[in-house]
Amino acid sequence: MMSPRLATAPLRAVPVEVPVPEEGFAADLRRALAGPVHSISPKYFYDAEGSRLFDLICGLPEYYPTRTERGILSAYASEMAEEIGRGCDLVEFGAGSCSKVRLLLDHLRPRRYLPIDISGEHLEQAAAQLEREHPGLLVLPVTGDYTAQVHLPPPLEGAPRVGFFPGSTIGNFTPAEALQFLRMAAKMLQGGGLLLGADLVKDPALLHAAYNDAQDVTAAFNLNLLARANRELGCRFDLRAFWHSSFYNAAERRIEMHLVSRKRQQVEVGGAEFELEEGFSLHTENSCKFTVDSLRRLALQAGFRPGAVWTDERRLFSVHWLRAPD
Ligand code: AVJ
Repeated sequence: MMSPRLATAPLRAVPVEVPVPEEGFAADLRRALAGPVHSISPKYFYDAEGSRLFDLICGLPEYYPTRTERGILSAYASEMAEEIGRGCDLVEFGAGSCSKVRLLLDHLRPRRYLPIDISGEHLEQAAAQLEREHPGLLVLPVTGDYTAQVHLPPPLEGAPRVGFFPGSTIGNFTPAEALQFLRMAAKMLQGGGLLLGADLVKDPALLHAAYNDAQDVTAAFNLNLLARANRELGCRFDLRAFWHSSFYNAAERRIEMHLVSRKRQQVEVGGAEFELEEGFSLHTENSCKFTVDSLRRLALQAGFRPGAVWTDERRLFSVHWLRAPD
């Protein structure tokens, strides 16, 4: 009897069909509209117009985080520099207009500054301006999404890498994402550490006001997501057919922002149509609030050794020095 023929047929490469999820704003917006989870990443707020609106938010009387964090950074910059050490390779996650780092530069005296931001044009301008103001400081802007993989220039010999992540942007992550980000950061910042700004749990009335300002700038910022879809994706969202909803979810310790449909309506994103009910709610942002301890526990879990913490008198906001493993 003939032995069974093993592997004698010509070997053909069989393409393995692994569905690759579509990427980008259009795909994410379609997914969010289709559901079952009607939420989209807040990173899509930040086109040039969104970055401009965010800068306006930072100056609003109700929006205490920016002012408070700036106060903490200016009051304690020299103490922070003592903890961190001078001459580091400073990386900022989500640098935006590079305005907060200015409060540290004279004390921290980094050898190099690498601001990362998703809003490329905005960043390039801010970086160029900063370089003009600080001759001798090497500024290398990196356009990219720091929640994904960013490619940084190789580390500088003898300059520990220090991360700067102000503004409580960490609060945009879910707890699981925050942990994942901090684990990535702990690796990337080995031998250095992370200076992290975190907004604190407080009177919900103060929180509510900060995200529902009297001039409706926050509403415009939220609605800019749809305006951007109109500009970039050729959508035809009627901005008046949605309202800005923002509230404190006490159980989750976070502000939630949503865009809620005022009526039953049809919308279209890149050929796909969606029927939205009146009251349909697109979840556009979480802004988690922390206690000093909850933040330190999270950092510890991610592999950091929590160091000094600075806060303002009213304990509205906190800035943490987190040492990365050696
Ligand atoms: C930039 C994410 C820190 O959550 O307070 C401001 C964004 N959203 N007003 C925040 C924001 C509405 C901001 N972060």
